[in-house]
Amino acid sequence: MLVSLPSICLDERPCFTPMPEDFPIGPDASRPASLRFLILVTLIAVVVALWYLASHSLRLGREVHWIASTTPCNLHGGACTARLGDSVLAFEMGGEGPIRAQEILPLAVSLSGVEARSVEVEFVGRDMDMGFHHFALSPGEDGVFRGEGQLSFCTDAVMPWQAIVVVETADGRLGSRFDFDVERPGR
Ligand SMILES: [Cu+2]
Repeated sequence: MLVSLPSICLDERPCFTPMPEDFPIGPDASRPASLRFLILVTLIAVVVALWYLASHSLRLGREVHWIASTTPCNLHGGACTARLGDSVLAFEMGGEGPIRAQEILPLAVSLSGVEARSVEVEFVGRDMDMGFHHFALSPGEDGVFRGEGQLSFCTDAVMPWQAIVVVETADGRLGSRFDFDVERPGR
């Protein structure tokens, strides 16, 4: 892109450029198009930077006490659990069959030995940024937190994902991470 800067006269002698008939007069006259373009670019950069900051500070993972998941675990086949003392967190996603991208996935988190105020699930790509996939679950009458989630489509044949489950309790936040891979449909 070519940006032309206004020519500046540095000569001591009075320099005079004949003013064209259509020379803009008014506030815009002191702001050449290139300056307005630079202001616009700066504003866009500031907005993008703020959006990036906001989306990252919203992500789960701040001040969370992480519990290791119990291995081996296959989320395609059923619930995965994480244990902390007498407390157990069980996470289940998807219905029958393998977990697929772009399908509505039922999510369920059941807890024992922990009183949860809220439960949230986030999906992140393990080896690539796949965007923001954050879902809040609601408590059911049976004490199980449920919701729906969705994974974005990936052009890779196998996409390595991680489900991050964070539970808000009166004593702070507890969390666990569960790895799973999603195969591209038609494979
Ligand atoms: Cu991907």
